[in-house]
Amino acid sequence: MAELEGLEFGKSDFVLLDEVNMEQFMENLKLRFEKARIYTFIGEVVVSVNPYKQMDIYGKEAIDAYRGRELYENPPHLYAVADAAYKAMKRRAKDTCIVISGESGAGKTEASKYIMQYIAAITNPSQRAEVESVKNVLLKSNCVLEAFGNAKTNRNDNSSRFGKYMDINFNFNGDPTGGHINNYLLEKSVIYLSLSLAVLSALQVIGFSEEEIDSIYRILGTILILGNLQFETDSESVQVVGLEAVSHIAGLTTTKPDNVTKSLLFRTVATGGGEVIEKGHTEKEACFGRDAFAKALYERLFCWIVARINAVIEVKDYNPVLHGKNTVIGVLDIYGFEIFENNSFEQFCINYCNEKLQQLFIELILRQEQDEYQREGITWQHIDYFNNQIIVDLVEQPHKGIISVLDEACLTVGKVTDTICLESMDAKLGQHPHYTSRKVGQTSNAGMGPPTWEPGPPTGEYSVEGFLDKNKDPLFQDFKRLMYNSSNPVLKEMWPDGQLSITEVTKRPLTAATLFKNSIVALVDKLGCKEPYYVRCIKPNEMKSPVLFDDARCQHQVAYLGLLENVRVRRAGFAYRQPYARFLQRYKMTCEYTWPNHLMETDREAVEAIVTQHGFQDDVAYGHTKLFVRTPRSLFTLEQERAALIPILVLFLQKVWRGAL
Ligand code: AD9
Ligand code: MG
Repeated sequence: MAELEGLEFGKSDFVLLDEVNMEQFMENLKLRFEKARIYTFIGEVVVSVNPYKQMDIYGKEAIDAYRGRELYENPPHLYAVADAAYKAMKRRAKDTCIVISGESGAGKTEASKYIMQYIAAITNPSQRAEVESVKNVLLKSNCVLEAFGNAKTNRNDNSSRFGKYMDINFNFNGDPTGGHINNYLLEKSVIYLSLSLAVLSALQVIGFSEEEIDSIYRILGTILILGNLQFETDSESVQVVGLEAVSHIAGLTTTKPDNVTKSLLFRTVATGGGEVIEKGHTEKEACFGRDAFAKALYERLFCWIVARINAVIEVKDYNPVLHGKNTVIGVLDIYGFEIFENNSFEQFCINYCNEKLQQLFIELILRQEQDEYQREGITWQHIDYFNNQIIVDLVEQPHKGIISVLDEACLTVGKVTDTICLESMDAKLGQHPHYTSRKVGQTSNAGMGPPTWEPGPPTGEYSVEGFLDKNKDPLFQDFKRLMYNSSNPVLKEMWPDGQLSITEVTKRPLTAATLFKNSIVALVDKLGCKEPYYVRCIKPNEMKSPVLFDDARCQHQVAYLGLLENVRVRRAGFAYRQPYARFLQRYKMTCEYTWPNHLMETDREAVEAIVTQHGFQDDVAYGHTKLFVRTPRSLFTLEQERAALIPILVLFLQKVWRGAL
């Protein structure tokens, strides 16, 4: 328990609060932020507040202080969690994962980088060349993904426009052998970007060929030109303004200018009678097609880069007999809950993703607790918590969940508007306790949700305007075919679906929401079989200020991250547990029967002596190998006593050394 900082910095673990309520929680959070203590534990969870200034807490000294130590031996830090995950992986051959969540600008990506750097720093002490090269590629891949996937937004100057889950594989030595990245691209906004030299060199280190790097430049160039390309309508038809743009695109993508023009101005459609015809765009449709094309180019480029990196970092030639068990630490840097004034499809997906992760959080934390109590032969006291499965079902249930209704509307032939879609949601979900909808002026809103956690985060309210369009694949097949027919093999590789003719294009393509749902379900399955560690990031203010603590904004985040609930769950069971030997080693000086050594048969008896002498026998339970302490206060008392004794002990020892005693 990290009470090593002194109480003027507040409680370093929220479970130490006198009472668990929002007021005390916020008071502690604020005090610590003001004292530049940006990390606070809730048991093994780290709550982090973005300091918006460089902190001198990540250097080599800090790494050495946390390496191989127990959580409570040092002040709260990302390194403590990273080390706990690493230790569990190495000592117990457990797959672990570190889930970092929080809203835009809360510090998730920075946290994930510090965690990666920590893991890189503590592994491969013998500096073996092949391990160093794996580490190098893992770290460099971050730089490339950031260059391609981050953008300046009004909420964050370096905002990730994608969620990222990275598995790092380790051999039995605990050294990295490879990894795998999954990306969760959401907002297909195009980032106009110029590749810096650092990114170029990172691409080369990772192993991108000259041809591949050249293709990346060509695609980025195409996206730029599309951004400036205009249409005009003359007497009969729609035209591209300025033909040099077209030939430029054809040159960059190694396609024929005529085909480029055709894809920009026409679409191929299959009629009901099976006939294939070409239909000219209106100017509006042409603009829509152009934008969808630019976005798709960017999206496919991004996914292709991730796939290329994965091919390089994939663990090769792994022989379990020779190399021992292959274990994994996963690091998830994903968008947290987003509730704005006006919420759309993207927020709906993000918040659904967070409901899934929150479910996993509750399930895993409780399951782990139960497993441990059972293993140690301790009776478990069940505590009630809100099971948000009902919210998850509301979104993803087959046939009647929101996604299903949305998909049905998207795939219905004929004119289905957002409002009609909302009406069919009302019909199917109107009775659901967590669903409401209402008409606001011209637009309609659906409210989904969560009184998920006490005292309850705000309900998410979404405007259905644009839901249908965003859920459909907006890209005309003609663009896919154009790219597939490029003589550039890299480009062709990115568009395998371009070989389908319009009649072959599947009648029920997977929608954006379904694809997203499938990827999140797969993610949750992946996380579910690992031992989880959590970093909960909080954004202190909207001004990127290192001194401002916006109470209302912070409280809002504490509420929807379910942090109070987290403290309660932690306190309802046994907040702390330690193996007998370790407990004894730390606290034996506080009891006359155990200092300097005990004469009892077992460590457990010696621990009982300490507990009884301090009078907190009602606050503990004895497991087979560990002591369980219900309230942190007991341990806190011991810690304080120990801290008070240490100077006396030091004096005593100095005297012994000097021969004074
Ligand atoms: V988004 O959902 O990708 O838009 P993140 O990833 O949560 O967001 P990010 O890690 O990018 O936020 O942090 C935003 C900015 O806060 C960084 O660019 C830093 O300037 C600042 N920051 C965050 N964490 C730290 C830190 N530990 N020390 C110093 C920090 N600055
Ligand atoms: Mg980020």
